[in-house]
Amino acid sequence: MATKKSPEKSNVSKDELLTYYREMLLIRRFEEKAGQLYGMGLIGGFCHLYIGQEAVVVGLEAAAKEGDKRITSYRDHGHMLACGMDPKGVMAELTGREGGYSRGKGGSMHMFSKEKHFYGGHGIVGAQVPLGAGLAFADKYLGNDNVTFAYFGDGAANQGQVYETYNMAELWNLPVVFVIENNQYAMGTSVKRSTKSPSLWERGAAYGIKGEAVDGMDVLAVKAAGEKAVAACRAGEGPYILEMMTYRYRGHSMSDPAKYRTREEVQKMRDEKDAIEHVRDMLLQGGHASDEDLKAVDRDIKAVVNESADFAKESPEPALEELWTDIYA
Ligand SMILES: Cc1ncc(C[n+]2csc(CCOP(=O)(O)OP(=O)(O)O)c2C)c(N)n1
Ligand SMILES: [Mg+2]
Repeated sequence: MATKKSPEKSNVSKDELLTYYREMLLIRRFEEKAGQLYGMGLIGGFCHLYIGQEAVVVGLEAAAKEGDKRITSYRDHGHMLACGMDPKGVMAELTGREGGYSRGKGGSMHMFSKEKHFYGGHGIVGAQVPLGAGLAFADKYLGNDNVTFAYFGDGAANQGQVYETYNMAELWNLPVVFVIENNQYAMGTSVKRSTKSPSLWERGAAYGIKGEAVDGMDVLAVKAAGEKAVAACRAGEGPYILEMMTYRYRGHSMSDPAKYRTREEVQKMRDEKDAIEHVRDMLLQGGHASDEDLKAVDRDIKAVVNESADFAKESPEPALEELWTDIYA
């Protein structure tokens, strides 16, 4: 990846930049807090943090409209926050409490919001890809102009079901944006070790699907690519593939020995490519905000995150009777 960019001159408004700064920072601080609560034993089971990849969801949500749908993997907290789900409900679900989105019975990987058109949270690698095409099929069938964002990882991109889905999606011109979040690792396996052809989006060509690679650490580049993809889908020219070149700073999950990459590699990405720092530089150097203004934003975000953690801790655990609700019998 390229070295740190100088904050480019652009015609993006101050308000827009501040919105992205705020939204990305919310995800980062929320995830840091989730990591802490995990360490304290308040969150159990699996917990996959999204830190480093914030620009992907924030940029794509900026290209979405009301009615659009999203579906993703287990690395899902950022997607929930970016589409406007309540941090309190997400944190309470992580801690397995009644106030959570699945009333404390789903946890990190199983949250949904009909209101925000968020369809999960899926622990089976790649499973959300055909489901995403199904969501897009429903919208096409109903004759509206909604688009579905189906997110998956570089590891998932080597699964057979992805290619079966590509074929059907293109055959039926489904309004789905396949978003490959190429964070360069699938658990401890680097893309270089698992994948012969380095360009994952180009595989769509075999099915006649358009696509491109995008700097997933640059929220403005993500938004611009998202707008293009979404416009194609709304015009009936879908599907579309966006390969977001990104990086996860933390381990695969909270239990990751981290032996497959060096500390220096991670630090280099943080120093040179961090998406939040990039927008921060644009705000400061463009004269849109002072250090003090940004500190105030940081304080606001910290307060929102702390409230979500307090809410989660105070919310009771689900009652025993809940064992018998929401189940197939
Ligand atoms: C079908 C299936 N196979 C294997 C696993 C175990 N597993 C969980 S995450 C993962 C790696 C996926 O990596 P990637 O798609 O790059 O997503 P990332 O974790 O980087 O976001 C694997 C192999 C699983 N959950 N489901
Ligand atoms: Mg990956």
